[in-house]
Amino acid sequence: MTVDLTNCDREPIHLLGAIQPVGFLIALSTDWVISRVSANIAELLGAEPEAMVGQPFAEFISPSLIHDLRNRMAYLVSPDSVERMFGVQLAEGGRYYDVALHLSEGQIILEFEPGSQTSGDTTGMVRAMMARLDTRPDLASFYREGARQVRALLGYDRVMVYKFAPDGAGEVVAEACKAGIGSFKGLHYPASDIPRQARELYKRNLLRVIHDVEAVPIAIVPQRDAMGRSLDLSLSVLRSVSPIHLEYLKNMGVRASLSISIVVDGELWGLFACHHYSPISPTFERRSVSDLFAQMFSLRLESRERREMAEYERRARDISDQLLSAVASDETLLKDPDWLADILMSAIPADGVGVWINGNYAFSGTTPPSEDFRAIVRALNATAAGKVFTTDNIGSLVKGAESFAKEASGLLAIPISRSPRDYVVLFRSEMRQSVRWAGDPHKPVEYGPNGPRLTPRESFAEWNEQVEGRSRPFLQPELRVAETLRATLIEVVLRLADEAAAQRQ
Ligand code: BLA
Repeated sequence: MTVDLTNCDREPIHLLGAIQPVGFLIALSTDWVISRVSANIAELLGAEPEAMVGQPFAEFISPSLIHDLRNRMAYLVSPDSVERMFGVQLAEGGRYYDVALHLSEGQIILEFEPGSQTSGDTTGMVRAMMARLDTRPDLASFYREGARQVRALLGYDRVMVYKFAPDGAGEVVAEACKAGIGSFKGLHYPASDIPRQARELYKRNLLRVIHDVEAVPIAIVPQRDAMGRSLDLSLSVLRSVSPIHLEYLKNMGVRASLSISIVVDGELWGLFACHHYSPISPTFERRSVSDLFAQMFSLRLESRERREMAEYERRARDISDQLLSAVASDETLLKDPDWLADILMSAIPADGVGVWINGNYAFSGTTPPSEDFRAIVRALNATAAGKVFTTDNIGSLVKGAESFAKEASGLLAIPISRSPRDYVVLFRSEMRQSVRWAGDPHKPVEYGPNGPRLTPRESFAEWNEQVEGRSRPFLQPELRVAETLRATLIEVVLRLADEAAAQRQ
């Protein structure tokens, strides 16, 4: 299949049949007979691929190493387990290698990379990194500290925390980088920059490293087995990389990259994404430390997010109580849109509020023009009544929304009377951003075959186009808070109506 910009998410990135030239791969059948090797295997074992395939592995390697590897097999407890051995010698007095061992479709896959004997105090390292993280008071500085720690550990020029939105688009929410290389912080990218199959793969294999985008991949021999299948490299640590992604990195002037998955609640929350402007090969052991750190980071993130959510909902309940008691002592407040907007927007972030009561309307902040507000209210009356309604794309609700999209692209409507007639509506402005790109010192003279699309600028432009007419979505906890506020507002409105009726008698 020829891969281009239109079919990226069907590229079989786990079946490219090659590894990066920093290491060696050997695939064994369950009886330890060699079924495939990487074409460079002679550098490791002195024998050519043709002389090895079909032979028992024991003919090429010491009995003690076979013994150690067999023991390690016992640790492969889940289908996605990868065992690691550091500082292994193939022969006494020989070089040290780090070894990854896993199963792929019933075959045993061994990968060797140059390593060293010295192993640092890795648990101490992770413990110190975690202690630093735990001192950070809020999520933003927690992300930033995570980026800093990964950079300190691996030494890449740039380390970003890249967070996925529900639709797969992403945002750089934190960054640590060397001076003078510009910043990507705050920028957004469309889902297609990390296609679906790559995101799926990154949930299983948590770390991938691209040592050098210019390196020529080493083929696996034979490419296809008797059934015509390529070796499934999903869990490989040396897997060669999609040419489309290499083109992207080259266009950016990036020479090497590494990313580590951040998995929260079983979903790919984001990545630590690292760039380096020259080739770089952190050892397997270092990578393992960073991978462990990322897993601890993810757990901490999960509990912080949960705490932050609980705190948010508690604060919102307080606001709801304040609203109730304020109106109880001064009912005219309800007719004051600025007061109402202030209090509502402190519970649910928004850019403006429109109030519609008995056919009268009032506004505060950034909102659509009044005639469009009327149309919106009519459309709301036609939606499921009696519930909070939300959209991040008002254009899907009423005609002509483009004309005010900049001010209001999303809304959250709280019906405040029994019949669907009166509403308080919170508006959010369009999410599109204008960015002033700094001069790009790494801009290449020539782009790859797919042209400039595979660059952060074009990619950002693509994202901007995709979010035309859309706001940041209202999220589930905000909807829950809106339901609480709705109950309070209805209580107030009914009480006022009762009082008015009593006065008339
Ligand atoms: C993979 N794309 C990736 C990865 C990242 C990005 C972080 C993980 C691999 C790695 O660590 O290098 C994207 N990198 C970014 C973004 C920034 C960044 C957004 O630094 C922003 C600052 N890529 C495209 C397009 C396609 C594409 C348009 O931009 C396809 C049409 C494909 N990206 C693509 C593929 C992979 C990938 C196929 C998987 C690479 C692999 O693991 O083999």
